[in-house]
Amino acid sequence: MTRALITGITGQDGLYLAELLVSKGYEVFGLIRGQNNPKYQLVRDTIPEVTLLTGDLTDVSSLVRVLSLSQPDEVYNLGAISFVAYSWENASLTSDVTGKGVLNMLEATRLYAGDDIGKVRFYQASSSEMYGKVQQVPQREDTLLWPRSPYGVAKVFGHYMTINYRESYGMHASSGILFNHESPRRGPEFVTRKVTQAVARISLGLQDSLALGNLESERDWGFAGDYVEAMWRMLQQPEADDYVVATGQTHSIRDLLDAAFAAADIEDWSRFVTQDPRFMRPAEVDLLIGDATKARTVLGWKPTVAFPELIGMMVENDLREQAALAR
Ligand code: NDP
Ligand code: GDR
Repeated sequence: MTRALITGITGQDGLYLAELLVSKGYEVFGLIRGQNNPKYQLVRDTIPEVTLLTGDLTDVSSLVRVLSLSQPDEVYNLGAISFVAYSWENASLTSDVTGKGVLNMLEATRLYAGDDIGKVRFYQASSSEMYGKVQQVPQREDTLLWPRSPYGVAKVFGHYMTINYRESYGMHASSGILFNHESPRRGPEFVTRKVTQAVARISLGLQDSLALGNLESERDWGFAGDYVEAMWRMLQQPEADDYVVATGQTHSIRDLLDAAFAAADIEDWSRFVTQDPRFMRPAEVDLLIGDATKARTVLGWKPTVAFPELIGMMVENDLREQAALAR
């Protein structure tokens, strides 16, 4: 039985990836942090097959211990402080977790592999946020990185560390440069879920306004369930490499509002939406659109959920969830 260790198991991608690996017959271990993590039960209820082990990306000794206990063939490093806006307010912590945490995980994995570096494969959750200031459209694996947030800078560190472990030690370490991906499991701090939850509440008469920041930025949004499949495919390749994972379509926050309000049959969202400087960022990533040709040709990967269906799925879920909460 193939064994996998997932950091970030309590997050959106961790849950989808664990489900995928369990469905493929893997024995799955998840790293969970904190002495009484409120998401422990969520993981237990969603995927009872997963074994949860306590540790933190900032604590190398805990990672060494978890690797020794789980004896994985594949390590998926999804754990991170992942909210870009938060990273300005907690830049040092973000660097420690999202940046140095990758080095900690790589080094613990190297120690675990010992003389047999080929016994384990490593996936790093890199991000389109690394592209930052627009240099090239669409963005590809070789596009210049110009991060625009402490989060983006930390991800660049993790990205190059992963490449460095591949080149220095021959580790099978791959980096997925994933563009934004969403789902009904997306955290409510991210703009898609913030909008779909608000639309559901407005539709149910529970809320009458929605405050947002920049409405002009454009993102390449895909479905998280599709993107974890690409992670797995990367680790099944004979050689480790870096891959852009994206839909190749971009949409503005205004398009997102159009799609979400339309999914609840509400016309003219401008009655409800206000702009609040609190949600503007010190520096913005204006335009993300990915060229996933390499993932398509080498991995045989392609997205299966288009933007309107994705947002429709999220609104539908939130209508159900918010109605149940209101009862
Ligand atoms: P989430 O924010 O949903 O999940 C982040 C996970 O990291 C949580 O399980 C969280 O645990 C864990 N974590 C946070 N701090 C630590 C720590 N100190 N030690 C161990 N674990 C920690 O993110 P997603 O699932 O959306 O994303 C997964 C990864 O992919 C992240 O690295 C993210 O940066 C990256 N990424 C995401 C994209 C997206 O669009 N979703 C796009 C590109 C990259 P807890 O629940 O305890 O807080
Ligand atoms: P992002 O996602 O920063 O791209 O990072 P987020 O959904 O937070 O923002 C997307 C865009 O929406 C604009 N925006 C707002 N964003 C939020 N969160 N709240 C608002 O009220 C709001 N109003 C406008 C933002 O300015 C931005 O332009 C996500 C995360 O999952 C990262 O971890 C990941 O690496 C990248 O995607 C790819």
